[in-house]
Amino acid sequence: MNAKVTTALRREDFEKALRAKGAFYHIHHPFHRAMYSGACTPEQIRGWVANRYYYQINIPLKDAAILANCPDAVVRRSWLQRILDHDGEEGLTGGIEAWLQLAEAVGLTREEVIDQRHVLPGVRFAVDAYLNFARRATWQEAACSSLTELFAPEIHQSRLDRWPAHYPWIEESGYRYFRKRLSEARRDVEHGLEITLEHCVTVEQQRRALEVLQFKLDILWSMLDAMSMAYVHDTPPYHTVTDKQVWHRGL
Ligand code: AHQ
Repeated sequence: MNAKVTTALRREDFEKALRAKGAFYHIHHPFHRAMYSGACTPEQIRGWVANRYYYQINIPLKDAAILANCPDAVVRRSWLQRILDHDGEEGLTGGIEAWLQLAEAVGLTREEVIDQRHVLPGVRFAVDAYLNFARRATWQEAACSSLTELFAPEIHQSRLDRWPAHYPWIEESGYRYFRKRLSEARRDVEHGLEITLEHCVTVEQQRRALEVLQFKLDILWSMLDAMSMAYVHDTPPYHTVTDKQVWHRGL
């Protein structure tokens, strides 16, 4: 939405503008295209799973930050489900545990994923930027930043469709996470979209919402850039001075 626009978009046109951001979704990143086409090595898949663990464990913290900033009990009651989806409930395994099952299914140990030894600085900075944004933004803008999930069902489905044939060495138990997100992402996005369409009624609010969504798209894209440097181009941080993983593990 460029600066010279002077009147707010109608609701359906603003929704179209949000959905058009799908053109920049990380499904189009070379790393994802390689995973989808079967071109990834086991090490690249394992690197992706170990790094994305850091994103997954920060989602509940991000959602708790939104709850903390939201004065509306009706919104909080609904948003709370996102935390339960990841952390689990009595008798219900959550997404983080399902992600650890994915980690074991691709040949990682729980320990090496949980201790974050493989989390690259670029991934950590991108994820921390997301959490810190959610802590300081208005709850409506933070809700808007989750709208990358408008495009998530397609990416989860693409893994379920293609990985078993491309990567037969991955145990079937690993696919639970993607199946779980198919329905959860659709439900999440309905609520997040409603909040955003309701809240963003002025030109400035709509422009800002599109910028917030682009910020989150940049986070997802930058995570894969860091992984590509390390696992595709074999140029992890400090590779010119050491082959050791010397980067920090979170302060
Ligand atoms: O597994 C993902 C997940 O739990 C979430 C929560 C949501 C948010 O609140 O920002 N976004 C998100 C995403 C997940 N998986 C990503 C993927 O490619 O597997 C997609 C990502 C998103 O689209 O934001």
